[in-house]
Amino acid sequence: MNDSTKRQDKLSRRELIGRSAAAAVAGAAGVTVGGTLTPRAARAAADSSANVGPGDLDEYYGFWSSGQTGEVRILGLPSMRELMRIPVFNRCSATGWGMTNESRKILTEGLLPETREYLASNGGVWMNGDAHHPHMSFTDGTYDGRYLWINDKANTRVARIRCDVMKVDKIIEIPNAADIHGMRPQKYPRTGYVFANGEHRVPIPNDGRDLDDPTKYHSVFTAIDGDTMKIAWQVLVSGNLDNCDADYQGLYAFSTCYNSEEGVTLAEMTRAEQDHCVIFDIKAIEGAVAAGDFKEMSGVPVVDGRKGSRYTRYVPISNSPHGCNTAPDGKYVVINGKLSPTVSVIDVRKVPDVFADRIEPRGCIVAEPELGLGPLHTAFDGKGNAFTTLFLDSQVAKWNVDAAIRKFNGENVDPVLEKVDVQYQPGHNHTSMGETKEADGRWLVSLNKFSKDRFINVGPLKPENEQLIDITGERMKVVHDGPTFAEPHDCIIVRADKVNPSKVWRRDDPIFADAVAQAKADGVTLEKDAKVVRDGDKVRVYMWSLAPNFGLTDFRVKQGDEVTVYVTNLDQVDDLTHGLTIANYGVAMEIGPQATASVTFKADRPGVHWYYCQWFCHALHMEMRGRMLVEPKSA
Ligand code: CUK
Ligand code: CUA
Repeated sequence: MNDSTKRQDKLSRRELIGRSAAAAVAGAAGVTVGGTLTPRAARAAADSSANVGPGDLDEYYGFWSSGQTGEVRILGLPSMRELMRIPVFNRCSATGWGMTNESRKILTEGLLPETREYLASNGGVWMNGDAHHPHMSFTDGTYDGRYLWINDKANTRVARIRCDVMKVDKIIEIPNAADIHGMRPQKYPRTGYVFANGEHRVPIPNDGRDLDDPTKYHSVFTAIDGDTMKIAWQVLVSGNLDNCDADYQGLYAFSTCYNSEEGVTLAEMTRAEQDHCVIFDIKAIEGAVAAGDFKEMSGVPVVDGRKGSRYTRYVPISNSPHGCNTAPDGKYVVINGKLSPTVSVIDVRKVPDVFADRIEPRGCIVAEPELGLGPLHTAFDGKGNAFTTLFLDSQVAKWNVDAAIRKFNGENVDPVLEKVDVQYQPGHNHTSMGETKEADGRWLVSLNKFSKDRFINVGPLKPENEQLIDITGERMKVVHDGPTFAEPHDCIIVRADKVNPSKVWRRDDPIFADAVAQAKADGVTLEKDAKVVRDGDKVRVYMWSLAPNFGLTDFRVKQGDEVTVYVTNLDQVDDLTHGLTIANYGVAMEIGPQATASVTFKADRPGVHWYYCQWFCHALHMEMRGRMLVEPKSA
């Protein structure tokens, strides 16, 4: 836990600064009326706690998913300034993600063979994704700043981002599964496993058999080895998996599970009164894999964890539960009701008794407070309080976990402490460090699906609205509106000292190791040489960049050649990125300081094609260019 005295001290200091700044504004503008602040000044005072002045640094990194945009965004908190975008499951014109050889390798090498075959005639890479759940690697219950993982619900993938360079280094497609949704790293002892929920039920293998027989459809829970990005094992389950979380003991994982009816239409899926939280016994599953109690499918050990299995337990929960959130004290997991106005609190310490059949599965539920309509996700302040989004009520409810347990045991207490309106219809929410044992109770972000009248109108398609809420005081205070493009689905808020990215690339970075190896084979020193190597109708163009020059002022190829251009950025200065754009060839990429990047294309358009630097780098940036001369076939 944190040193709370220190935190208090820091807090009161920032509050003081906030107050005096507001007072200064009020004084200067003469906006006090009889000693009290006018509404505008009061609003400024409220906002000041989130104010980060020009040139001042934020205290937290926010890692945001972007839903159907397919990327990850880095925000600074509490300013909510967007700092960077990391392309993942999308194409990016600025960085060349999806176009460079380095990114295309990452986008394809982890796909299943049948997918690669399908994509061979469909562009080679998927151009879309649906990124929901970004989560960082853990060591001993808190973030360790190594990696960030993100799921792709659209194309059944999980990607890993290296936090030293803030780029994706691995993407894998999950076999035997359809549409990866809930995804969480193991918190203890370390990550370790990344748990990934296959949401939709499909036949395994999904090759055209059993199309019309939904009783043969399955969904699958996957444990990915976070270090190697290989599948460790999978578990077949009953129903549809939704969200998941891990415990702080390294023993269990929890998934919300709807459609216990195993239907295929909305009416069928919501018929039963109850669905489940599935609990996975990690040690028992590892034991099953070691003992051979599995079926191998697509090269992966698949353990049968359907109802009645020794490896899982199905805790009955009201119809269609959604979010699944482990509390920072390590004792409780909150299952969010969605269609039920309640959340169910599971006591992790009772789970061994459930597996030993000493108590009924329901016996691990120790509270079920009624919070309001549409509870979707819960976050924690590390002080025993929980914050649950109420989708239908457009509110966040703050409630006390202990009070909820006492009420469940018959005491006459109201666990709900306060509700705050958010604009509008929240999905996920997240507190600063809230999914770690270092939850610090300072900030809450509510990720709202609708902004409606909140901003000037931008046409029929509106931004989302993510609101920053100060949770340090007695009352929750909405201090900032954050409009964003589609559809930041979830986020995490990480103390800045947990993350320590590089300033420039290392020349031995594995992301461009292939380029280094090819250059070596061609007798080229990337850091020094600029030359053209012809190899039949394959042409490799090697050049460096050093502001404001490219190593080659021109190069000549023949129409029909397969051309690969390698650019190595020799600049060593922090923030000195170059780009390479080749006009009318649809080629563009980023080359960071000390990085190498490459792109391959067919030189099928004869003529003079200027290439130029597309990242502003120098007073002579506009002049940083050269000519690709493509000789026509006839010549
Ligand atoms: S799910 Cu969408 S609001 Cu994908 Cu995390 Cu709950
Ligand atoms: Cu180099 Cu712009």
